Amino acid sequence: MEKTRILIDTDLGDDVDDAAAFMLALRCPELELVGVTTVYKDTEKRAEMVRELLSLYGREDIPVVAGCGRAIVERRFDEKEEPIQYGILRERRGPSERETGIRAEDFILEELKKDENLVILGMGAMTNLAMACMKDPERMKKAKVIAMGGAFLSSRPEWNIICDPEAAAILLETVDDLVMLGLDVTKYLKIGRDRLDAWKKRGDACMDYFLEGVERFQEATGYPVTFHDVLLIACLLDGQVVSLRRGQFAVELCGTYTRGTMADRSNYYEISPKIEGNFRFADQVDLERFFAILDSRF
Ligand SMILES: [Ca+2]
Repeated sequence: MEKTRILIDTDLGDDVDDAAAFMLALRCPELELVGVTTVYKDTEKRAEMVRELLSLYGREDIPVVAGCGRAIVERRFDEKEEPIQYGILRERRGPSERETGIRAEDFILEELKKDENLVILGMGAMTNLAMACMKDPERMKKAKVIAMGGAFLSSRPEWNIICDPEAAAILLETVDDLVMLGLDVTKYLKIGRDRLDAWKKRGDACMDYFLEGVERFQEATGYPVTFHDVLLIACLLDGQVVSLRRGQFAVELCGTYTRGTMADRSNYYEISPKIEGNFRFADQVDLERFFAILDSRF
């Protein structure tokens, strides 16, 4: 079987969807995870948490590189703030920070050099990916990148973009083969109590660890469980989970209320405007297909 090789850039440790995306990816023999980079705030602690999750699947062989914790321009958050779910790891085993001696953007570029067909999955702020774009724009121009981020059907800003709008702008300007799965579609991927209860009954150590994270996250935020990042994996498994549309967007970098929003740059006066560039975004998600994947493979 021809495997799709993937590299995941993640902010695992706060919301629970990143961990779910890893779990699904690790259970799919058609996907090969070649490496992981972490982004946003305390990336060393996020890297520790990724290693712990991988170790539950016996995959300590997958390299994990801590990347940029700080946005390219702004300094509006505490870069050393601990991820919401980090307490679980601290209780399981003390801190075990590990220097990999390589920068995340160099790791990404090295992996792309080895395999031009590598698919990069962006699951957090786009800082590491933008750093790779600035270091080697030619290589990143040709890379295949699928990222969760943005809102294209509404004028609201979305978290992964707000965390580093300049990084998202650089990614959009550099990468030709870029697909974005925005909040417009991922917000529908809510996980109800029935599924969480069924997962709890499985008696599976990996699932129990994940559900402990869900509890921590919900205690801390009160937010519903929404599988945003899992959609990146699902659409690799079944291309019909989302429908994609070509678009011409720029990231709004100014504006009191609009910083981080996606500005539609296509010709408003045309009924079917000519779209320049290859950028695509998801305009619909097939929930039946998504939950079929989840229920059979997660
Ligand atoms: Ca994420």
